Amino acid sequence: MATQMTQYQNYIGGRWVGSARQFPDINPVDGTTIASVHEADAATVDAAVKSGHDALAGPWGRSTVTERAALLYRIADEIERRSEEFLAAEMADTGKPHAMASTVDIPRGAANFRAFADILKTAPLDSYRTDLPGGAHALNYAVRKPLGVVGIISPWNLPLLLLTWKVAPALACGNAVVAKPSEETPGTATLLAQVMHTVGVPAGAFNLVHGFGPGSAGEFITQHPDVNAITFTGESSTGAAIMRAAADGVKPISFELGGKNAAIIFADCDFDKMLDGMMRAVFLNSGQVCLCTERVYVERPLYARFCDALIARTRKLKLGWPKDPDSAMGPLISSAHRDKVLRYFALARDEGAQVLAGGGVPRFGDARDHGFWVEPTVIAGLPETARCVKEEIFGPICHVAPFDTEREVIAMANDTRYGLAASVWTTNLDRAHRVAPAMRVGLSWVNSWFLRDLRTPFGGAGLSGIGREGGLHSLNFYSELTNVCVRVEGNVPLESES
Ligand code: NAD
Ligand code: 6OD
Repeated sequence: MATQMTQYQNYIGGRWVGSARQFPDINPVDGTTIASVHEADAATVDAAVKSGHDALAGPWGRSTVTERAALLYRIADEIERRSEEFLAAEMADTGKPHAMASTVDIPRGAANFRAFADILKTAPLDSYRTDLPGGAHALNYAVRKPLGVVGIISPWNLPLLLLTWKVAPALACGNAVVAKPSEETPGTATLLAQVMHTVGVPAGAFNLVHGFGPGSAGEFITQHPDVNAITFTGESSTGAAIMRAAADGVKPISFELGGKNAAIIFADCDFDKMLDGMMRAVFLNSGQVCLCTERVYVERPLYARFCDALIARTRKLKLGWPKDPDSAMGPLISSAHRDKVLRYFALARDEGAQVLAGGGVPRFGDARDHGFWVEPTVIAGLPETARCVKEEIFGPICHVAPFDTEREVIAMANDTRYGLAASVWTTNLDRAHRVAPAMRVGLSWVNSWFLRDLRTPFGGAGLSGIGREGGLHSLNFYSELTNVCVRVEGNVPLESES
């Protein structure tokens, strides 16, 4: 008996909307097809934008902070109630290990909604008393209003985490949303739409459209005249294309883009903690986290010991099926992305790198040989000008290089057009506080990596992005702040003065 293929449809104005045009959702572990995804055409995106505006004109547009915070808590609770389904969908779409999806991706999906509900309830607003000549004064206070319909375009590497990171504050601020997940990872976004429906998010406040970028749903959102703001996470080159599309309408944009992140390891670091941290920073999610370290600088006295230890640990990483509790690394997201990463492996050799570990495609002797795997890889010996040291690869690979002085390593780490994240490993407090802020990045960690507090500013410098999200920064991006200035005549003496 033929089994029915799972269908992922668009969610518009509180209803599921199919499409005659569908594309396959592929499991990167073994190349099998998981689902058929309904691609939104221009008319479907238009309907999503219209339903967003309709929602804003109705009760959603008049909703209070208390009501919206309560709704966000309900969304978080429902994600948690259905966490096994979210886990299964995320693992199927990405092949990431259960150990990661169950501790990072899915918990953060719920945490993003709770955090922004909390932040919304306690968010301060500017208020100033302005003394005027002659005894009058003005009272200034800011009012937070939604921007309107916000287009949210997200990538495939942390699908639920990165989508909800933007949906949660956008809804918190009372906007309507048209969200497009990556074409590679439509699963958890579709579940999220089901959650929105179940908990009673008003029709049209959250809309989901599936599809690709150019000539498809992504571009239909960014070029739509009635989309009031665009928030995007993805490649820097895609950010540039979206910026051009947003220019005509002078729309607010927030971009979280690529990185070529450095780690600086001083000889006085706590070696074991640093090594654990580096294994995570280089190989988490097969190196497909924008914050992952692709450049490792090690103080020369520690260089040989570090390389030996990193190579030994890298060779032991288990490339397993997602449900295997010992799996430490999954495949890359797609055949096309694996081709890109393998081209960099070849380029590294052409540029003269020593390949210290990995550098190829693993052979399993089972169905995984039809998936999109590469070996975790460590290279060394390249000049700082090499393309493999300059360009984001977005795979499980790092280049290791020695350094001699603090000044030299700061210059090397900062010699990049990107500027997302850095980590500094040292037990010397003075050095930590000198070097970490000297990194030209949005996020600088000391003796840690990807350690998050959702209230803190998150974003990048240079090619790594525009703007900051997180905490109040998100609320400020997703709000139109109106300053109300009231002139108050006369002066009533305060009680203590009378
Ligand atoms: P991508 O730019 O290829 O795609 C991201 C999203 O944009 C997808 O939904 C895609 O369909 C859409 N898109 C593509 N072209 C478009 C266009 N012209 N108009 C509108 N939409 C378009 O990125 P990716 O390959 O999915 O993700 C990997 C990249 O994302 C890496 O460069 C990584 O560093 C970056 N990233 C950055 C952060 C961050 O917070 N800074 C987080 C995660 C990923
Ligand atoms: O932790 C976050 O909030 C965040 N935006 C992480 C981004 C990771 C990039 O791949």
